[in-house]
Amino acid sequence: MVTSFLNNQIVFITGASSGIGRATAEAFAAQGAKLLLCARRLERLRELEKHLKASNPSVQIHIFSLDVRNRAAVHRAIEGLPAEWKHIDILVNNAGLSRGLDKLQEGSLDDWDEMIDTDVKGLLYVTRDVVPGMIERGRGHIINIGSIAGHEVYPKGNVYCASKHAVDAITKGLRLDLVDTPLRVTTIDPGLVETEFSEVRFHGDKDRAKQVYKGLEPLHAEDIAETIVWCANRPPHVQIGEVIIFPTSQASAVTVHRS
Ligand code: NDP
Ligand code: 8X3
Repeated sequence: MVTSFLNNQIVFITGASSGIGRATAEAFAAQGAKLLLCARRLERLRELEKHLKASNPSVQIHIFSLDVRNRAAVHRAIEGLPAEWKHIDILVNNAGLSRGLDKLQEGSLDDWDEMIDTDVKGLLYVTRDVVPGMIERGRGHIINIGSIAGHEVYPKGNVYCASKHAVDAITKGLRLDLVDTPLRVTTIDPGLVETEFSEVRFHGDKDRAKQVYKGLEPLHAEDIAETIVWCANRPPHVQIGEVIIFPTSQASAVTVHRS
């Protein structure tokens, strides 16, 4: 018999309105988890809630709009959670983005601010507000969504790669700082996953975004979601440190076979 440790666990997923975050919400719902979901686009979250309840009316979901870059708003949102949602068991720090693909000397400072504020500072703000409660309760799992860009630097990837290298360092630092607790810390580091990621990176240029995945089968958001759920569903004494996950036609950040 397969044991699920996830039934009734409160899972907080940032950036659940699209892509990996949305698929992760669906995957945890299928395991009987309770879903705490945020993103800036509340309409998208409402639609997801409706979709999940249509297939399982008993699934428990609490959605709220949050921009993880806003430190005060993050604090207010987490402090102000209804009592029945306060005891977060699993935090999936997924909200993140890339903006632009430019040589550093030609890069946009606004793009840089947005990536660093979201991918690094936003992740830190959420983590800082959630982890102390986990320590008090003696249970918890923090799962950060890093990237292959946190292990390799590719041409014109400069600041996005720096933001994901920071996620890697923060994940490792947090794991060291929590070693004397029962908490677990994991990073999931994908290569190419077809989501809205490239459309966001290219500021809404859908044609350019499509080219990124042309001639290969990229990962699907569900592939990452399954991996996240697998990590979360290990017995309490098992801590998956990091998972690098590529499509089969990708061997490094820049080595991709296209037919
Ligand atoms: P999507 O663009 O499809 O989803 C990104 C999610 O992040 C959206 O739900 C978006 O919601 C949310 N988000 C962005 N900025 C903020 C913010 N300031 N506050 C709150 N939520 C925010 O891309 P992916 O699903 O692909 O990306 C998810 C994560 O996976 C990111 O961290 C990304 O770096 C990482 N990743 C993606 C890869 C890929 O190839 N797709 C590969 C490796 C890592 P909203 O806009 O509604 O706020
Ligand atoms: C997303 C994957 O290779 O575009 O983090 O950086 S990549």
